[in-house]
Amino acid sequence: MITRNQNIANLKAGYLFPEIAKRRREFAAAHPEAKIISLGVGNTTEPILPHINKGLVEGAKKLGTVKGYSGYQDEGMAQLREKISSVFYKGKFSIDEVFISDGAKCDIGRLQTLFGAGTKIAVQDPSYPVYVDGSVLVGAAGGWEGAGYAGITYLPCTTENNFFPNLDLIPQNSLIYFCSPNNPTGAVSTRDQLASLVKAAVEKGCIIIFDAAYSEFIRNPSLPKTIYEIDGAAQCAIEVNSFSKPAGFTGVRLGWSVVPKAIKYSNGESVNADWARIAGTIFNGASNIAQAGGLAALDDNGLKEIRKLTDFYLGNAKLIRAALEKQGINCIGGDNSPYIWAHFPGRDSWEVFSQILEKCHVVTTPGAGFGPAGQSFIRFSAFGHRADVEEACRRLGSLM
Ligand code: PL4
Repeated sequence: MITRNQNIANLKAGYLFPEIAKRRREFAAAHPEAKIISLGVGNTTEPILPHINKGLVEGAKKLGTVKGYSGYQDEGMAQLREKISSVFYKGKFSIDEVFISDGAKCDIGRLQTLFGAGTKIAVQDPSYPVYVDGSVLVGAAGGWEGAGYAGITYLPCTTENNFFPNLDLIPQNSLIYFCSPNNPTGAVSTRDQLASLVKAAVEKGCIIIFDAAYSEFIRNPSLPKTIYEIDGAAQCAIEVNSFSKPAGFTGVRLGWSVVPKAIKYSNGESVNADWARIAGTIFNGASNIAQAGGLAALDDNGLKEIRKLTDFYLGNAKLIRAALEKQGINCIGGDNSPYIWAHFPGRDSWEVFSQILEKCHVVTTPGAGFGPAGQSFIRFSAFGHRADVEEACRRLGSLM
């Protein structure tokens, strides 16, 4: 008989979001009359806007013509790679440093194969679960040790440090996962903070995987939208990003990673060359239809639609945060990100999750699901129809 992969056995529990879905199903079965509203998983709800949608439709039509047909394109359409470099990075990267993916999460999983078992990992705590669970899956982290996984350095982001971690905790020669605007806290790192992160990474021989999946929600012009706004980042940081939230592509599946050629392993070999190898070996590229939609999203009309859609969700976020603060609940986020991080001091976050579900029939995400420092916090997602968000806010008015 074949034995089970020990890395899978090392995972402490099921994946966070299916667990929440399970609890929602159980509550719904016990209370069939309840009209449950989800402010839990960060899943887009609004239709894809017309110009971007037309790009998708035209992309599909082209595939039905001799002239427009296209097949495999492992690393992505050159035109889209060029457009991403010019729209987001002022043309700083050549097309062979920009890799099109089927989403940021998928690339985060694949990127871990670059470094493999034995790599030291540092993550913001709390953080998007894929950084930690993916590290366990590739064997870069060991089993659960009561308060965290062996081999992972948790960098607490708390009210005390204004949700930016103590960089002295980062081990030498480690892989650092960093997300800004942050999921789940909604905090956005300032330019000075990111400069200190890059400095620490360079000094300690680390590589950063910078997750910028929510960058299009940043409205404060002084906040950096990409790690590459920081000098030196192209020597030490890989950036992953996505069309999921800004263009409503959660179900379409399209993202990208920037792997600059300047990033080297300790022996001087090229990380970019290995990433191209992985793209060609265990990935066969994103859908050509999705890429046509991505191209439409990045022209002038598409960018206006991205602004309109992200403005809509930020409008939801403002309503949710105001409703919580009216209850005397301290919150951060929601101004430059679609997540609100609400503090329930001294409480267990799964217990608060249950209270909100039972009292308000609103699904949220318990902070503890994102890491030990998420305990006693609840994440509210701003992805929802406006009428549902308004109704949820009305119900949250009787929470406390
Ligand atoms: C639920 C920081 C959501 N089933 O859509 P992608 O793959 O381009 O991007 C996923 C992603 C990447 N980086 C960050 C993210 O927050 C997300 C999406 N996170 C959430 O509620 O936290 C959706 C989660 C989905 C999942 O497991 O990813």
